[in-house]
Amino acid sequence: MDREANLMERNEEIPASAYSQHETASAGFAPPVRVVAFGKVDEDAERARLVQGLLRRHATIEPKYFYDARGCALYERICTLPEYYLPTVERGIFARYREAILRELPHAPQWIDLGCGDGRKSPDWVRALKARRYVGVDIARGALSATVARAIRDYDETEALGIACDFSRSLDLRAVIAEMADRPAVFFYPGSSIGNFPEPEAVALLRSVGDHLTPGGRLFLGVDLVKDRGALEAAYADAQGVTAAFNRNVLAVVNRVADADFVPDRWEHQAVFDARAARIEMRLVARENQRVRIGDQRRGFARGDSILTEYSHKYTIEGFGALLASAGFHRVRAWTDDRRWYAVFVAGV
Ligand code: AVI
Repeated sequence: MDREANLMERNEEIPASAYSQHETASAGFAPPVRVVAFGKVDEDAERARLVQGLLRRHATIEPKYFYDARGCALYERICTLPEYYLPTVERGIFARYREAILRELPHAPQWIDLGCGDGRKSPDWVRALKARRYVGVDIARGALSATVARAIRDYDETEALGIACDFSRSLDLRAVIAEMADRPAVFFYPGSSIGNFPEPEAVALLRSVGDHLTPGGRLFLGVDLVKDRGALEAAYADAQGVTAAFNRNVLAVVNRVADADFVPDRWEHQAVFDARAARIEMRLVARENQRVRIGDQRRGFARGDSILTEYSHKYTIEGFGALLASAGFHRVRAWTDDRRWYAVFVAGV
């Protein structure tokens, strides 16, 4: 999920019915790269929401602000760290159960790569299923163009396009999918990104994916599982300090978006597993007393005060199955690794 969130980029609203008219030609003789912005982002409202979170007694920053260009690069590095087992274990499950997973997915689908980033988890599946269409969906338009351009180059029989939208707020790709009404959609959401949503929002997102599925359509996603505290906390507080840099970088993003003057070095990275809530809670903890300007407002933080920056929920296979059921999914299959550290689900409605 290499999201280069151009959070300050201007978003234009393009009605779903008109999206196919919005194309940008790439250089040379390459076919046009279609990247379409869906859903108007109300930047003032988003900024107001961010400021409101920062001024709360228990300050919060939404995790989507992690992913500016530097945040994306740091996240890429996190995914290569020995402590951050999620990508390796997910890849292992994909490799081991590839054939069984493929049997659960429709032939020649529309492949919807949710939070696609650089799209690097898709090619094997897109080719094996002979997907008719690759649809990269991400908040970051810049990264999306490159991903779609690569998909056009790499997939011979597959049409490719990108949809730039903040699907953490709303997901409506019905008009896109209806263009190939005879081809069911597979929504691919790897990396356990669903864990970054509070449960009600996770259910809402799953439900909205389900609303897009026509007969044969599937949701195909990866979910990190509950395990011992040591392994979990190490994954979110690595020895090289990459996750700490990723966490602190959010303050640089906030400074730009909300015109604030946080000094990232005055904040300590913290990642704690709350076993009762079954989630890693990432915070930035003030190393010293300080006053921070946020736009035209000011607030003080005492040493030890914290800002909540991310929840990363961990599930049991049964628990996530129940969540899927509550979101309207009934045909559910799951695969896991020998240690039951991670699970891959394919679900239909
Ligand atoms: C993107 N998401 C699935 C990551 C996670 O594990 O929750 C984000 C992350 N935060 C710290 N390390 C990785």
